[in-house]
Amino acid sequence: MTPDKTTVNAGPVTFNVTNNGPADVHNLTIVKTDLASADLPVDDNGNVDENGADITIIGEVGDNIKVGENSQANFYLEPGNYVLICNIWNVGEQEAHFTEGMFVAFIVQ
Ligand SMILES: [Cu+2]
Repeated sequence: MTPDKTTVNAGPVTFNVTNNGPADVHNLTIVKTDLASADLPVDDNGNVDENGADITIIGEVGDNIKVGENSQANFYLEPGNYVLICNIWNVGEQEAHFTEGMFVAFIVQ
């Protein structure tokens, strides 16, 4: 997951997300939290538990963005610490994208 900015100003923020492949659908879920990126609460499969403690889900860009596709969404973000994650569970491969490392810290100032 490679954002072109990891710090933005508070207020309206547009996320423009492209799945550059090579395989798998992805999404971008915006999580507000003071936890370290790798320490978000997870379920038994390793997916982030979106109802877990100490995190607030702000929203999601694209539910299942396919390879080569693009999705955009706009959110009003308050100052704070965030983590951008892909919270896709790949049933076929039994892989949680978050646990595979699809996350990045993000700061709103
Ligand atoms: Cu993913």
